[in-house]
Amino acid sequence: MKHRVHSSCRGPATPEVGNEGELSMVSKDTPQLAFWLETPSLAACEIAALVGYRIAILDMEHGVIGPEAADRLVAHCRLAGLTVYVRVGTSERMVIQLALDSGADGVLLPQIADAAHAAEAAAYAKYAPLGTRGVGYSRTMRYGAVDDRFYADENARTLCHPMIETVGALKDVEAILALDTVDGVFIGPSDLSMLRGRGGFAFRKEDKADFRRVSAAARKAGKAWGVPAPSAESFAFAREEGAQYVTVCDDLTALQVGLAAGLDVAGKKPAK
Ligand code: 3PY
Ligand code: MG
Repeated sequence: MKHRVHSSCRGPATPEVGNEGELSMVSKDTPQLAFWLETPSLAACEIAALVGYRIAILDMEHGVIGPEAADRLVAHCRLAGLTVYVRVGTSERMVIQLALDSGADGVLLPQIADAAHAAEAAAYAKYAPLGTRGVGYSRTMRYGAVDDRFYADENARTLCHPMIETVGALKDVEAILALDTVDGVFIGPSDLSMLRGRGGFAFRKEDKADFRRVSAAARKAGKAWGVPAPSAESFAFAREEGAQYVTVCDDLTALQVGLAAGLDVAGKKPAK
């Protein structure tokens, strides 16, 4: 069986009316539900917010979202009531700062090699004295000067989650979670499976053991963790292990599922 990491979006789902009467396809319980945004689609963000997702994760590592689009999307998502994280394209100073300057609520740092790499990259996400984030006078500073309280407040508001998706990062997960600049971690199951020599991710018992190692470390550190959980089985596992947020879909799979549902109306099967 093929396991897609970003999404399974096995639709069409049946919308339910939530507590406040809004249309909601998702539960309000933890883990909070996130979707990946792979293309610069404002409509995808609006629809996700309308149906009940809480968190948008702009994927600048594998998606096709440039910096100017990301700047607009961050503002738009926040206006739509979404929490917005950016998975930066690379765990480097400039892109981490740009994402946070745009007003993102947090950054996911991909391809972290080990604790030393996490310490270097996570420092870019926090202002001194915690880290070394540069001061940008951008949206998050309301385009002007701020008083000193801003820096501590911004450090607390914005999350920095290094990804655990390499052999070294998994080995150092406790040390990574111990960093003051790190608020939590996010697992990259596909890369972790590949780099641990298991081939493509298939939610094997060894994958679950790796996830448990991360969840135990996060619990011990009192910090958050997240993971893609696009199937009922992986979602139940993530909930059981106490994940704070999970990704369950992405804009491209949602399109694929929706378009295939259109064919179904005409009694046609999607082309392979
Ligand atoms: C991975 O599975 O490697 C990821 O980065 C998830 O997006
Ligand atoms: Mg990855």
